[in-house]
Amino acid sequence: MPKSNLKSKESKATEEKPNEKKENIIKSIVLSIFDENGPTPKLYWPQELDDKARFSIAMKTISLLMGESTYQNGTETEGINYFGILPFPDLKLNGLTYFFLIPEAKARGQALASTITVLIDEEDKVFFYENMKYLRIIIDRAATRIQDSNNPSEYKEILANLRVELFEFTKELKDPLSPRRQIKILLTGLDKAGKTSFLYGVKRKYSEIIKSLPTKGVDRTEEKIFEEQNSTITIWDLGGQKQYRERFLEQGKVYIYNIDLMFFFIDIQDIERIKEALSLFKNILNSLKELDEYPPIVVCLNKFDPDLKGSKEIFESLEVIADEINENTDTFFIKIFQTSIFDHWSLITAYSYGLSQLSPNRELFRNQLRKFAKKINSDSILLLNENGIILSTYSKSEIYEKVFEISAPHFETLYKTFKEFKLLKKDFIVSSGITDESKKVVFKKIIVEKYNLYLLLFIEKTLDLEKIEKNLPNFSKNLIDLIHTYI
Ligand SMILES: Nc1nc2c(ncn2[C@@H]2O[C@H](COP(=O)(O)OP(=O)(O)O)[C@@H](O)[C@H]2O)c(=O)[nH]1
Ligand SMILES: [Mg+2]
Repeated sequence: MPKSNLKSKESKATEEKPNEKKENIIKSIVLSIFDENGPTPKLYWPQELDDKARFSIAMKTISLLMGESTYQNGTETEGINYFGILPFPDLKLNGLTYFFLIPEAKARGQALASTITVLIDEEDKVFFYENMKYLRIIIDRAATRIQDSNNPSEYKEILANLRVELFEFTKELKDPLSPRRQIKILLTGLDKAGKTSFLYGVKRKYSEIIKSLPTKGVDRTEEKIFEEQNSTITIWDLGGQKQYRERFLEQGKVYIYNIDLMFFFIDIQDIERIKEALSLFKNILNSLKELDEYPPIVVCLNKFDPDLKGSKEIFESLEVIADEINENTDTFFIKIFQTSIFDHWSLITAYSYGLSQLSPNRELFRNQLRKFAKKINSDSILLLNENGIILSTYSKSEIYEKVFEISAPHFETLYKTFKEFKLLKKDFIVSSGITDESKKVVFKKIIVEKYNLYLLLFIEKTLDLEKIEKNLPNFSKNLIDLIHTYI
Protein backbone atom coordinates (compact mmCIF):
# COMPACT_ATOMS: atom_id res chain seq x y z
CA MET A 1 0.00 0.00 0.00
CA PRO A 2 2.69 2.60 0.85
CA LYS A 3 3.31 5.04 -1.93
CA SER A 4 6.73 6.61 -2.08
CA ASN A 5 5.97 9.24 -4.67
CA LEU A 6 5.64 12.04 -2.15
CA LYS A 7 7.07 15.25 -3.37
CA SER A 8 9.93 16.22 -1.18
CA LYS A 9 8.80 19.80 -0.80
CA GLU A 10 5.57 18.58 0.71
CA SER A 11 7.12 16.17 3.03
CA LYS A 12 8.37 18.46 5.70
CA ALA A 13 6.09 20.32 8.04
CA THR A 14 8.72 22.78 9.15
CA GLU A 15 12.42 23.36 9.65
CA GLU A 16 13.56 22.09 12.96
CA LYS A 17 16.25 23.24 15.29
CA PRO A 18 18.69 20.58 16.47
CA ASN A 19 17.92 18.91 19.81
CA GLU A 20 14.52 20.57 20.12
CA LYS A 21 12.97 17.24 19.32
CA LYS A 22 14.67 15.40 22.12
CA GLU A 23 13.41 17.72 24.79
CA ASN A 24 9.83 17.87 23.76
CA ILE A 25 7.21 15.36 24.70
CA ILE A 26 5.70 15.63 21.22
CA LYS A 27 7.48 13.22 18.95
CA SER A 28 5.68 13.63 15.70
CA ILE A 29 2.85 15.36 13.83
CA VAL A 30 1.21 13.89 10.75
CA LEU A 31 -1.41 15.32 8.42
CA SER A 32 -3.03 12.48 6.49
CA ILE A 33 -5.45 12.88 3.63
CA PHE A 34 -7.44 10.27 1.80
CA ASP A 35 -6.67 11.19 -1.77
CA GLU A 36 -6.65 9.30 -5.06
CA ASN A 37 -3.78 7.18 -3.72
CA GLY A 38 -5.66 6.14 -0.60
CA PRO A 39 -4.71 7.23 2.93
CA THR A 40 -1.59 9.34 2.46
CA PRO A 41 0.62 11.09 5.00
CA LYS A 42 0.73 14.43 3.21
CA LEU A 43 2.84 16.35 5.66
CA TYR A 44 4.77 15.12 8.59
CA TRP A 45 7.28 16.09 11.14
CA PRO A 46 10.02 15.11 11.80
CA GLN A 47 11.30 14.74 8.32
CA GLU A 48 13.13 11.52 9.12
CA LEU A 49 9.93 9.78 10.21
CA ASP A 50 10.20 6.56 8.29
CA ASP A 51 7.98 5.53 5.44
CA LYS A 52 6.39 2.61 7.19
CA ALA A 53 5.61 4.57 10.31
CA ARG A 54 3.91 7.45 8.58
CA PHE A 55 1.90 5.24 6.28
CA SER A 56 0.72 3.11 9.14
CA ILE A 57 -0.37 6.29 10.93
CA ALA A 58 -2.27 7.47 7.87
CA MET A 59 -3.85 4.06 7.30
CA LYS A 60 -4.98 3.50 10.82
CA THR A 61 -6.39 6.94 11.45
CA ILE A 62 -8.12 7.37 8.11
CA SER A 63 -9.58 3.89 8.04
CA LEU A 64 -11.13 4.37 11.46
CA LEU A 65 -12.64 7.55 10.20
CA MET A 66 -13.94 6.22 6.95
CA GLY A 67 -14.85 2.60 7.32
CA GLU A 68 -14.19 0.41 4.37
CA SER A 69 -17.49 0.92 2.58
CA THR A 70 -17.26 4.66 2.75
CA TYR A 71 -14.38 4.60 0.31
CA GLN A 72 -16.83 3.64 -2.35
CA ASN A 73 -19.69 5.63 -1.08
CA GLY A 74 -18.47 8.89 0.35
CA THR A 75 -21.76 10.70 0.37
CA GLU A 76 -22.01 11.17 4.06
CA THR A 77 -19.84 14.01 5.07
CA GLU A 78 -21.90 15.75 7.67
CA GLY A 79 -20.92 15.72 11.28
CA ILE A 80 -17.45 14.30 10.83
CA ASN A 81 -15.39 16.09 13.42
CA TYR A 82 -13.95 14.17 16.26
CA PHE A 83 -11.01 13.37 18.42
CA GLY A 84 -9.69 10.05 19.54
CA ILE A 85 -6.64 8.58 21.20
CA LEU A 86 -5.11 5.65 19.37
CA PRO A 87 -2.26 3.32 20.26
CA PHE A 88 0.50 2.56 17.78
CA PRO A 89 2.19 -0.32 19.59
CA ASP A 90 4.59 -1.11 16.75
CA LEU A 91 5.95 2.41 16.93
CA LYS A 92 5.72 2.55 20.72
CA LEU A 93 3.73 5.74 20.26
CA ASN A 94 0.29 6.98 21.18
CA GLY A 95 -1.53 9.38 18.94
CA LEU A 96 -4.16 12.01 19.52
CA THR A 97 -6.03 12.18 16.25
CA TYR A 98 -8.48 14.74 14.97
CA PHE A 99 -10.74 13.57 12.16
CA PHE A 100 -12.15 16.14 9.81
CA LEU A 101 -13.06 16.78 6.20
CA ILE A 102 -11.44 19.15 3.75
CA PRO A 103 -13.94 20.53 1.23
CA GLU A 104 -12.90 19.53 -2.28
CA ALA A 105 -15.33 19.93 -5.14
CA LYS A 106 -13.77 17.22 -7.26
CA ALA A 107 -13.64 14.59 -4.56
CA ARG A 108 -16.27 11.99 -3.89
CA GLY A 109 -18.74 13.47 -1.45
CA GLN A 110 -17.13 16.87 -2.13
CA ALA A 111 -14.68 16.35 0.67
CA LEU A 112 -11.43 14.63 1.54
CA ALA A 113 -11.25 12.62 4.73
CA SER A 114 -8.34 13.92 6.75
CA THR A 115 -6.65 13.47 10.08
CA ILE A 116 -4.14 15.38 12.12
CA THR A 117 -2.28 13.08 14.48
CA VAL A 118 0.00 14.26 17.26
CA LEU A 119 2.24 11.51 18.62
CA ILE A 120 4.03 10.98 21.89
CA ASP A 121 5.84 8.05 23.51
CA GLU A 122 3.35 5.49 24.73
CA GLU A 123 4.54 5.78 28.31
CA ASP A 124 3.65 9.47 28.23
CA LYS A 125 0.06 8.83 27.19
CA VAL A 126 -1.38 10.39 30.34
CA PHE A 127 -0.34 13.69 28.82
CA PHE A 128 -3.14 13.43 26.25
CA TYR A 129 -5.84 12.64 28.77
CA GLU A 130 -4.79 15.37 31.15
CA ASN A 131 -4.43 18.06 28.54
CA MET A 132 -7.19 17.08 26.20
CA LYS A 133 -9.17 20.25 26.54
CA TYR A 134 -6.26 22.49 25.53
CA LEU A 135 -4.93 20.17 22.86
CA ARG A 136 -8.39 20.01 21.30
CA ILE A 137 -8.48 23.77 20.91
CA ILE A 138 -5.01 24.00 19.42
CA ILE A 139 -5.50 21.15 16.95
CA ASP A 140 -9.02 22.16 16.03
CA ARG A 141 -7.75 25.61 15.14
CA ALA A 142 -5.16 24.17 12.75
CA ALA A 143 -7.75 21.88 11.16
CA THR A 144 -10.14 24.77 10.65
CA ARG A 145 -7.42 26.75 8.93
CA ILE A 146 -6.80 23.81 6.63
CA GLN A 147 -10.52 23.49 5.88
CA ASP A 148 -10.79 27.18 5.14
CA SER A 149 -7.74 27.32 2.94
CA ASN A 150 -8.28 26.85 -0.75
CA ASN A 151 -4.66 26.25 -1.34
CA PRO A 152 -2.90 23.05 -0.24
CA SER A 153 0.45 24.80 -0.44
CA GLU A 154 -0.60 26.71 2.67
CA TYR A 155 -0.94 23.50 4.69
CA LYS A 156 2.76 23.38 5.30
CA GLU A 157 2.76 26.66 7.10
CA ILE A 158 -0.36 25.76 9.06
CA LEU A 159 1.27 22.57 10.28
CA ALA A 160 4.48 24.37 11.15
CA ASN A 161 2.39 26.78 13.15
CA LEU A 162 0.61 23.95 14.89
CA ARG A 163 3.94 22.54 15.93
CA VAL A 164 5.05 25.87 17.34
CA GLU A 165 1.81 26.19 19.30
CA LEU A 166 2.02 22.68 20.67
CA PHE A 167 5.64 23.23 21.68
CA GLU A 168 4.70 26.50 23.36
CA PHE A 169 1.99 24.68 25.25
CA THR A 170 4.17 21.79 26.37
CA LYS A 171 6.92 24.15 27.51
CA GLU A 172 4.63 25.35 30.25
CA LEU A 173 4.11 21.91 31.72
CA LYS A 174 5.98 21.67 34.94
CA ASP A 175 4.87 18.53 36.70
CA PRO A 176 6.48 15.30 35.70
CA LEU A 177 3.85 13.00 34.25
CA SER A 178 2.43 10.29 36.42
CA PRO A 179 2.19 6.93 34.69
CA ARG A 180 -1.57 6.75 35.26
CA ARG A 181 -4.28 9.25 34.78
CA GLN A 182 -6.04 10.01 38.05
CA ILE A 183 -9.75 10.56 37.60
CA LYS A 184 -11.79 12.01 40.38
CA ILE A 185 -15.57 11.74 40.41
CA LEU A 186 -17.58 13.54 43.03
CA LEU A 187 -21.08 12.64 44.25
CA THR A 188 -22.76 15.60 45.88
CA GLY A 189 -26.18 16.71 47.05
CA LEU A 190 -28.05 17.08 50.31
CA ASP A 191 -28.06 14.27 52.83
CA LYS A 192 -30.54 11.50 52.01
CA ALA A 193 -30.73 12.54 48.37
CA GLY A 194 -29.69 8.99 47.52
CA LYS A 195 -26.01 9.25 46.59
CA THR A 196 -24.82 6.18 48.43
CA SER A 197 -27.82 4.13 47.29
CA PHE A 198 -27.14 5.20 43.71
CA LEU A 199 -23.63 3.80 43.86
CA TYR A 200 -24.81 0.55 45.41
CA GLY A 201 -27.54 0.35 42.82
CA VAL A 202 -25.12 0.82 39.97
CA LYS A 203 -22.96 -1.94 41.41
CA ARG A 204 -26.01 -4.12 42.01
CA LYS A 205 -25.30 -4.37 45.68
CA TYR A 206 -28.95 -4.23 46.56
CA SER A 207 -28.61 -5.74 50.00
CA GLU A 208 -26.25 -2.89 50.88
CA ILE A 209 -28.90 -0.32 50.10
CA ILE A 210 -31.02 -1.62 52.95
CA LYS A 211 -28.11 -1.66 55.36
CA SER A 212 -26.60 1.63 54.33
CA LEU A 213 -26.05 4.21 57.02
CA PRO A 214 -25.66 7.92 56.48
CA THR A 215 -22.27 8.60 54.98
CA LYS A 216 -19.93 10.27 57.41
CA GLY A 217 -17.34 12.49 55.82
CA VAL A 218 -16.21 11.01 52.54
CA ASP A 219 -16.37 7.47 51.24
CA ARG A 220 -13.96 6.61 48.50
CA THR A 221 -14.40 3.76 46.05
CA GLU A 222 -12.75 2.84 42.79
CA GLU A 223 -14.30 2.17 39.43
CA LYS A 224 -13.05 -0.04 36.64
CA ILE A 225 -14.59 0.08 33.22
CA PHE A 226 -12.01 -2.25 31.76
CA GLU A 227 -9.75 -4.52 33.71
CA GLU A 228 -6.78 -2.78 32.20
CA GLN A 229 -7.20 0.90 31.84
CA ASN A 230 -4.86 3.85 31.77
CA SER A 231 -6.64 5.57 34.60
CA THR A 232 -7.44 5.18 38.23
CA ILE A 233 -11.01 6.29 38.77
CA THR A 234 -11.85 7.31 42.30
CA ILE A 235 -15.41 8.10 43.32
CA TRP A 236 -15.85 10.43 46.25
CA ASP A 237 -19.20 10.02 47.96
CA LEU A 238 -19.60 13.07 50.14
CA GLY A 239 -21.52 12.97 53.39
CA GLY A 240 -24.43 15.35 53.01
CA GLN A 241 -25.26 16.20 56.61
CA LYS A 242 -25.14 19.82 57.50
CA GLN A 243 -21.87 19.65 59.37
CA TYR A 244 -20.19 17.95 56.44
CA ARG A 245 -21.76 20.29 53.99
CA GLU A 246 -20.44 23.32 55.82
CA ARG A 247 -17.02 21.80 55.93
CA PHE A 248 -17.39 21.00 52.29
CA LEU A 249 -18.03 24.58 51.32
CA GLU A 250 -15.39 25.94 53.68
CA GLN A 251 -12.82 23.55 52.43
CA GLY A 252 -14.38 23.30 49.03
CA LYS A 253 -10.99 23.32 47.45
CA VAL A 254 -10.03 20.05 49.03
CA TYR A 255 -13.01 18.26 47.58
CA ILE A 256 -13.72 19.94 44.32
CA TYR A 257 -10.19 20.73 43.30
CA ASN A 258 -9.26 18.87 40.18
CA ILE A 259 -12.46 16.90 39.73
CA ASP A 260 -13.17 15.37 36.38
CA LEU A 261 -16.87 14.73 36.77
CA MET A 262 -19.57 15.68 39.25
CA PHE A 263 -22.88 14.02 40.00
CA PHE A 264 -25.39 16.12 41.85
CA PHE A 265 -28.42 14.46 43.43
CA ILE A 266 -31.76 16.01 44.25
CA ASP A 267 -34.46 14.08 46.10
CA ILE A 268 -37.51 15.15 44.13
CA GLN A 269 -39.86 13.61 46.66
CA ASP A 270 -38.60 15.89 49.39
CA ILE A 271 -40.41 18.94 48.06
CA GLU A 272 -39.66 20.97 51.17
CA ARG A 273 -35.94 20.76 50.64
CA ILE A 274 -35.77 21.35 46.92
CA LYS A 275 -34.91 25.01 47.43
CA GLU A 276 -32.13 24.03 49.78
CA ALA A 277 -30.85 21.51 47.27
CA LEU A 278 -30.81 24.06 44.47
CA SER A 279 -29.01 26.54 46.65
CA LEU A 280 -26.35 23.97 47.49
CA PHE A 281 -26.02 23.34 43.76
CA LYS A 282 -25.47 27.04 43.11
CA ASN A 283 -22.93 27.25 45.90
CA ILE A 284 -20.96 24.39 44.47
CA LEU A 285 -21.02 25.93 41.01
CA ASN A 286 -19.73 29.17 42.47
CA SER A 287 -16.90 27.36 44.22
CA LEU A 288 -16.04 25.64 40.98
CA LYS A 289 -15.98 28.95 39.16
CA GLU A 290 -13.68 30.43 41.79
CA LEU A 291 -11.33 27.55 41.24
CA ASP A 292 -11.69 27.92 37.50
CA GLU A 293 -12.80 24.31 37.23
CA TYR A 294 -15.46 23.29 34.75
CA PRO A 295 -16.04 19.55 34.99
CA PRO A 296 -19.01 17.98 33.21
CA ILE A 297 -21.96 17.74 35.60
CA VAL A 298 -24.65 15.07 35.73
CA VAL A 299 -27.70 16.07 37.75
CA CYS A 300 -29.87 13.21 38.97
CA LEU A 301 -33.44 14.14 39.78
CA ASN A 302 -33.55 11.20 42.10
CA LYS A 303 -36.26 9.08 43.72
CA PHE A 304 -38.34 9.48 40.60
CA ASP A 305 -39.79 6.06 41.37
CA PRO A 306 -41.78 4.17 38.74
CA ASP A 307 -45.06 4.72 40.61
CA LEU A 308 -44.58 8.49 40.39
CA LYS A 309 -44.37 8.60 36.64
CA GLY A 310 -48.03 9.57 36.28
CA SER A 311 -47.97 12.31 38.90
CA LYS A 312 -48.71 15.71 37.48
CA GLU A 313 -47.41 17.45 40.59
CA ILE A 314 -44.05 15.73 40.37
CA PHE A 315 -43.87 16.37 36.66
CA GLU A 316 -44.37 20.10 37.13
CA SER A 317 -41.88 20.24 39.95
CA LEU A 318 -39.34 18.44 37.76
CA GLU A 319 -39.77 21.07 35.08
CA VAL A 320 -39.17 23.89 37.52
CA ILE A 321 -36.02 22.23 38.88
CA ALA A 322 -34.71 21.50 35.41
CA ASP A 323 -35.24 25.12 34.38
CA GLU A 324 -33.28 26.39 37.35
CA ILE A 325 -30.45 23.99 36.71
CA ASN A 326 -30.33 24.80 33.05
CA GLU A 327 -29.75 28.45 33.84
CA ASN A 328 -26.13 27.47 34.36
CA THR A 329 -25.54 25.78 31.06
CA ASP A 330 -23.74 28.69 29.50
CA THR A 331 -20.83 28.18 31.89
CA PHE A 332 -21.13 24.47 32.65
CA PHE A 333 -21.82 21.36 30.66
CA ILE A 334 -24.81 19.93 32.51
CA LYS A 335 -26.95 16.93 31.71
CA ILE A 336 -30.08 16.06 33.69
CA PHE A 337 -31.40 12.55 34.33
CA GLN A 338 -34.42 11.23 36.18
CA THR A 339 -33.33 8.37 38.37
CA SER A 340 -34.64 5.89 40.89
CA ILE A 341 -33.13 2.90 42.65
CA PHE A 342 -36.23 0.98 41.63
CA ASP A 343 -35.33 1.47 38.01
CA HIS A 344 -31.89 -0.02 37.63
CA TRP A 345 -31.51 1.17 34.09
CA SER A 346 -32.12 4.79 35.01
CA LEU A 347 -29.09 4.58 37.30
CA ILE A 348 -26.96 2.86 34.70
CA THR A 349 -27.93 5.37 32.04
CA ALA A 350 -26.99 8.38 34.15
CA TYR A 351 -23.85 6.74 35.47
CA SER A 352 -22.66 5.53 32.07
CA TYR A 353 -23.31 8.90 30.54
CA GLY A 354 -21.13 10.51 33.17
CA LEU A 355 -18.32 7.99 32.68
CA SER A 356 -18.46 8.37 28.92
CA GLN A 357 -17.73 12.07 29.36
CA LEU A 358 -14.35 11.01 30.69
CA SER A 359 -13.40 9.11 27.57
CA PRO A 360 -11.69 11.02 24.81
CA ASN A 361 -12.75 8.20 22.50
CA ARG A 362 -16.49 8.46 22.99
CA GLU A 363 -17.10 10.05 19.58
CA LEU A 364 -15.03 7.44 17.82
CA PHE A 365 -16.89 4.68 19.59
CA ARG A 366 -20.19 6.07 18.45
CA ASN A 367 -18.92 6.34 14.94
CA GLN A 368 -17.95 2.67 14.96
CA LEU A 369 -21.42 1.77 16.18
CA ARG A 370 -22.99 3.89 13.49
CA LYS A 371 -20.92 2.19 10.80
CA PHE A 372 -21.71 -1.24 12.11
CA ALA A 373 -25.42 -0.39 12.31
CA LYS A 374 -25.38 0.59 8.66
CA LYS A 375 -23.73 -2.61 7.58
CA ILE A 376 -26.09 -4.90 9.41
CA ASN A 377 -29.22 -2.78 8.86
CA SER A 378 -29.74 -2.10 12.51
CA ASP A 379 -31.77 0.84 13.71
CA SER A 380 -30.34 0.96 17.16
CA ILE A 381 -27.23 -0.38 18.87
CA LEU A 382 -26.12 -0.40 22.43
CA LEU A 383 -22.75 -1.67 23.62
CA LEU A 384 -22.35 -2.75 27.23
CA ASN A 385 -19.39 -3.92 29.21
CA GLU A 386 -19.47 -6.90 31.53
CA ASN A 387 -20.89 -4.83 34.38
CA GLY A 388 -23.70 -3.47 32.29
CA ILE A 389 -22.13 -0.07 31.86
CA ILE A 390 -23.11 1.46 28.54
CA LEU A 391 -19.95 2.13 26.57
CA SER A 392 -21.73 3.63 23.62
CA THR A 393 -25.05 3.88 21.85
CA TYR A 394 -26.24 4.74 18.42
CA SER A 395 -29.84 5.13 17.33
CA LYS A 396 -31.51 6.36 14.21
CA SER A 397 -34.21 8.08 16.19
CA GLU A 398 -34.80 9.26 19.69
CA ILE A 399 -37.77 6.96 20.10
CA TYR A 400 -35.65 3.91 19.40
CA GLU A 401 -33.08 5.14 21.82
CA LYS A 402 -35.64 5.60 24.54
CA VAL A 403 -37.28 2.23 23.99
CA PHE A 404 -33.88 0.64 23.95
CA GLU A 405 -32.80 2.23 27.14
CA ILE A 406 -35.90 0.97 28.85
CA SER A 407 -35.73 -2.55 27.51
CA ALA A 408 -31.99 -3.25 27.60
CA PRO A 409 -31.87 -4.49 31.21
CA HIS A 410 -34.70 -6.90 30.52
CA PHE A 411 -32.80 -8.44 27.67
CA GLU A 412 -29.70 -8.58 29.76
CA THR A 413 -31.63 -10.43 32.46
CA LEU A 414 -33.17 -12.78 29.93
CA TYR A 415 -29.80 -13.51 28.43
CA LYS A 416 -28.16 -14.15 31.78
CA THR A 417 -31.02 -16.33 32.97
CA PHE A 418 -30.99 -18.50 29.88
CA LYS A 419 -27.24 -18.68 30.08
CA GLU A 420 -27.28 -19.67 33.72
CA PHE A 421 -29.62 -22.53 33.00
CA LYS A 422 -27.49 -23.53 30.04
CA LEU A 423 -30.30 -23.06 27.59
CA LEU A 424 -28.30 -21.03 25.10
CA LYS A 425 -26.58 -22.90 22.32
CA LYS A 426 -25.03 -19.78 20.93
CA ASP A 427 -24.11 -16.53 22.57
CA PHE A 428 -27.18 -14.60 21.64
CA ILE A 429 -30.90 -14.34 22.04
CA VAL A 430 -33.30 -13.10 19.43
CA SER A 431 -36.70 -11.84 20.19
CA SER A 432 -39.26 -11.19 17.53
CA GLY A 433 -42.86 -10.17 17.16
CA ILE A 434 -42.38 -7.38 19.65
CA THR A 435 -44.07 -4.57 17.83
CA ASP A 436 -44.82 -6.53 14.71
CA GLU A 437 -43.63 -9.69 13.03
CA SER A 438 -40.71 -8.25 11.20
CA LYS A 439 -39.01 -6.29 13.98
CA LYS A 440 -36.36 -8.05 15.97
CA VAL A 441 -34.21 -7.45 18.98
CA VAL A 442 -30.92 -9.29 19.32
CA PHE A 443 -28.90 -9.46 22.50
CA LYS A 444 -25.48 -10.83 21.83
CA LYS A 445 -22.27 -11.43 23.66
CA ILE A 446 -19.15 -10.47 21.76
CA ILE A 447 -15.58 -11.07 22.75
CA VAL A 448 -13.11 -8.34 22.04
CA GLU A 449 -9.68 -9.57 23.04
CA LYS A 450 -10.07 -10.57 26.67
CA TYR A 451 -13.21 -8.53 27.22
CA ASN A 452 -16.76 -9.79 27.20
CA LEU A 453 -19.00 -7.14 25.80
CA TYR A 454 -22.69 -7.22 25.00
CA LEU A 455 -24.50 -5.84 22.03
CA LEU A 456 -28.16 -5.03 21.91
CA LEU A 457 -29.49 -4.56 18.40
CA PHE A 458 -32.84 -3.43 17.17
CA ILE A 459 -33.57 -4.43 13.61
CA GLU A 460 -36.60 -3.16 11.83
CA LYS A 461 -35.99 -4.78 8.49
CA THR A 462 -35.21 -8.41 7.90
CA LEU A 463 -32.88 -9.95 10.41
CA ASP A 464 -29.82 -11.40 8.79
CA LEU A 465 -27.76 -13.15 11.44
CA GLU A 466 -25.17 -14.21 8.91
CA LYS A 467 -24.59 -10.63 7.96
CA ILE A 468 -24.09 -9.75 11.60
CA GLU A 469 -21.61 -12.57 12.08
CA LYS A 470 -19.81 -11.58 8.93
CA ASN A 471 -19.36 -7.98 10.00
CA LEU A 472 -18.56 -8.66 13.61
CA PRO A 473 -14.85 -9.46 13.29
CA ASN A 474 -14.12 -6.15 11.66
CA PHE A 475 -16.23 -4.25 14.14
CA SER A 476 -14.50 -5.98 17.04
CA LYS A 477 -11.12 -5.36 15.51
CA ASN A 478 -11.84 -1.65 15.26
CA LEU A 479 -12.93 -1.57 18.87
CA ILE A 480 -9.70 -3.05 20.21
CA ASP A 481 -7.61 0.09 19.87
CA LEU A 482 -10.43 2.24 21.13
CA ILE A 483 -10.83 0.08 24.20
CA HIS A 484 -7.12 0.20 24.97
CA THR A 485 -7.35 3.96 25.09
CA TYR A 486 -10.97 4.30 26.25
CA ILE A 487 -10.15 5.82 29.60
N1 LIG B 1 -38.00 5.98 47.10
C1 LIG B 1 -36.68 6.05 46.91
N2 LIG B 1 -35.86 6.06 47.97
C2 LIG B 1 -34.52 6.14 47.77
C3 LIG B 1 -33.99 6.22 46.46
N3 LIG B 1 -32.64 6.31 46.57
C4 LIG B 1 -32.36 6.27 47.88
N4 LIG B 1 -33.49 6.17 48.63
C5 LIG B 1 -33.61 6.13 50.09
O1 LIG B 1 -33.24 7.40 50.58
C6 LIG B 1 -32.55 7.28 51.82
C7 LIG B 1 -31.21 8.01 51.76
O2 LIG B 1 -30.38 7.37 50.82
P1 LIG B 1 -28.80 7.50 50.87
O3 LIG B 1 -28.28 6.76 49.70
O4 LIG B 1 -28.27 7.11 52.20
O5 LIG B 1 -28.63 9.07 50.66
P2 LIG B 1 -27.27 9.95 50.75
O6 LIG B 1 -27.30 10.58 52.07
O7 LIG B 1 -27.41 10.96 49.66
O8 LIG B 1 -26.12 9.04 50.54
C8 LIG B 1 -32.39 5.78 52.08
O9 LIG B 1 -33.40 5.39 52.98
C9 LIG B 1 -32.62 5.16 50.72
O10 LIG B 1 -33.17 3.87 50.82
C10 LIG B 1 -34.91 6.20 45.34
O11 LIG B 1 -34.53 6.26 44.17
N5 LIG B 1 -36.23 6.12 45.64
MG1 LIG C 1 -24.47 8.71 51.71
